[in-house]
Amino acid sequence: MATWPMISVMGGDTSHVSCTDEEALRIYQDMVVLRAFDEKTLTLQRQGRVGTFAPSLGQEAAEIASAHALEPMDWIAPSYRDHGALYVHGLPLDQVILFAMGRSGSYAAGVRALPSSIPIATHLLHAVGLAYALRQRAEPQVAMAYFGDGATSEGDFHEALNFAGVWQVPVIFFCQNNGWAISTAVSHQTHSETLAQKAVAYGIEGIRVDGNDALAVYGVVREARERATEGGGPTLIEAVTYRMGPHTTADDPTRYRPSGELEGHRAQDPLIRLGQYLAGRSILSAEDQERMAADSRDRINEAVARVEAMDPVAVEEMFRHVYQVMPNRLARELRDWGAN
Ligand SMILES: Cc1ncc(C[n+]2csc(CCOP(=O)(O)OP(=O)(O)O)c2C)c(N)n1
Ligand SMILES: [Mg+2]
Repeated sequence: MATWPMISVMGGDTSHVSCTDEEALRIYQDMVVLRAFDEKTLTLQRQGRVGTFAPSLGQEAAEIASAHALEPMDWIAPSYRDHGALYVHGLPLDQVILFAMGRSGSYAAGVRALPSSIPIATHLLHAVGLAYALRQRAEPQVAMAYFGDGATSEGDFHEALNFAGVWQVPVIFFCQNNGWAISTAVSHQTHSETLAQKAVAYGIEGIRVDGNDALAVYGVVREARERATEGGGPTLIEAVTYRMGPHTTADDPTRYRPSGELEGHRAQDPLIRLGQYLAGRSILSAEDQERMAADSRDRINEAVARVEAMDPVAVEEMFRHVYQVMPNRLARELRDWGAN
């Protein structure tokens, strides 16, 4: 069986769309923000100030560099872990934090992002629909769905790839293969050697990239975007990364992760790798790194303080944005809450 190549740019492959030093620095900066956001949110969750939360530790390159490769008028369909992609795509930090706190007001008008999908893989179909609409309207943009390795076992994944292929719409399926779907390892998820090769069955491009190599991720998403906007159809990208933290704050990975596995992945920490790469090009010093980390922590602390100073959420907020016209049973429930 042919092995599927894994694209890596930091190792010296120059055949892909390259990222300027300025863009690479912006990606690094946003990866630092995401790591600081994760750390703060985990602390807040332990204090009962944030609900269940899915951290991105270890996946920052995949999440941030992919979003940097898009244009503001592209659509994204994120999953519950993709706070960083939402932030890069224009959702203000305060609103990202509101979402983590399970509060209303976590959307910004004009930001082309769907609400984060908690159901696995349902939003891939929505992304295909968005891409179909973009083409109908002759808008030269793409839609990109973010999802995990576990999502590739859902029927929705296969339906989405099938119709994307049939219709040749400008959609990118960005799969972060982080090794695990909660406690299910990828090897128990599929007998395919790679996830990228699943594209072949649907007649679309399949790309496998080192998801901890921010420059490679940026390059392949940029290329997929160009292909899609030029009428070349959809792409499935498998970004091979590793979830260094728990699935969510409700999970304890020590119960299923083989001992030593996490340690083996530490050397691939995407933030350290990009930091070293930029330092090697003399555009990022140790002081810059410390200053960025401190600035990010300050910005997040300030955003949390602003959000926590907001008025408590009104009960009726729970009922809004669900139906255009509220069904009677919900109206009754709302009355029973004494909110009306
Ligand atoms: C349709 C559906 N089935 C089951 C679940 C429960 N569930 C939540 S996360 C998850 C694992 C998803 O793993 P993966 O797609 O690899 O994404 P990751 O969390 O690793 O980013 C499951 C099964 C769900 N949210 N939706
Ligand atoms: Mg996963």
